[in-house]
Amino acid sequence: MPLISAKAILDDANKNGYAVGAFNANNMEFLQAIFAAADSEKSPIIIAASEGAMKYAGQEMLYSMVKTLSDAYPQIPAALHLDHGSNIKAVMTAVKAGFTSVMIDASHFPYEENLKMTKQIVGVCHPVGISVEAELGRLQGVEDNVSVAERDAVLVNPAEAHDFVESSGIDFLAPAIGTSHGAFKFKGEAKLDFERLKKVKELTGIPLVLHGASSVPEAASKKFEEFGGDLKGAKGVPFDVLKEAVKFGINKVNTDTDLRIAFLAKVRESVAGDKSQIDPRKIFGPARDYVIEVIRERMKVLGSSGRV
Ligand code: TD3
Ligand code: ZN
Repeated sequence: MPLISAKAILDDANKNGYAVGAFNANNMEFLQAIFAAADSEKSPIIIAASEGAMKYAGQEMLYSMVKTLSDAYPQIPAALHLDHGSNIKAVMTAVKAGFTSVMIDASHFPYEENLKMTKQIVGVCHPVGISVEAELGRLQGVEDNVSVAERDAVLVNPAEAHDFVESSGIDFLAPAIGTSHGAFKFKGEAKLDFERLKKVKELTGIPLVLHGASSVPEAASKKFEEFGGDLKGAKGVPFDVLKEAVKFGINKVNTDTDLRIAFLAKVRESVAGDKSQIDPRKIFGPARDYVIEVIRERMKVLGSSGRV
């Protein structure tokens, strides 16, 4: 299937109450794993590539690999999405390379500045069928005991979200509700602000995105540590919390950390188990297979399995 915009994928998810994984990749093995998992699960997919990924692999290389894979799996709806684009230049680089969806992340700027930049990106992308995601609030955890004012300063403001969506014309929104990027999301219990999420959904009605959604799954994390790694008490968003988030309106679930942990857990195991191995394929092949397992498990949790 030709690559499609993420809007096409997420509108169906929004209508039918499930979420689609946006899986980050910057090399061949991860991309192959994402498509293979989608094929086994009969799930749509969003491939997320950051500016860092474009720099590491080259945006043309990334596009070519994704295009080759989407041609090889014609039945799988797939979008290639720029993750956390920081400015118009990064967005244009992705658009020129063939990406079908972009995120403009100007959430660290004041509201008006965020809106202005986002409108500009919508103006460039919509005429050529490219979907646009923006973010409101800050991606950081908030402890249970902080004041209301502190929570409000960090997390999305639902009334603002309504105004932002109306004025910008974006296709989907990432509202900060208490997650953060990486392997260390929560010190104690994983708590997200679902009241806020519900309000944002009620007021906007568009597909919503959960960033920093990795779960730090137990089996992969255990393997990582069993073979010499140290995750230092990392903690992600548990599956049951993810399911609740989907129930309350999340339709795109960004996942990077879990794939990294899975891949490197298996690399560690393989390297430790065969000290004279000099063929990288014998190390990366099993690691790729393990990433497929982790993605499939996630597709089941999100409810995107069996939608194709
Ligand atoms: O946008 N991303 C991916 C890039 C974050 C770097 O890890 C996410 O929201 C996924 O977050 P994570 O770390 O939970 O997988
Ligand atoms: Zn993110």
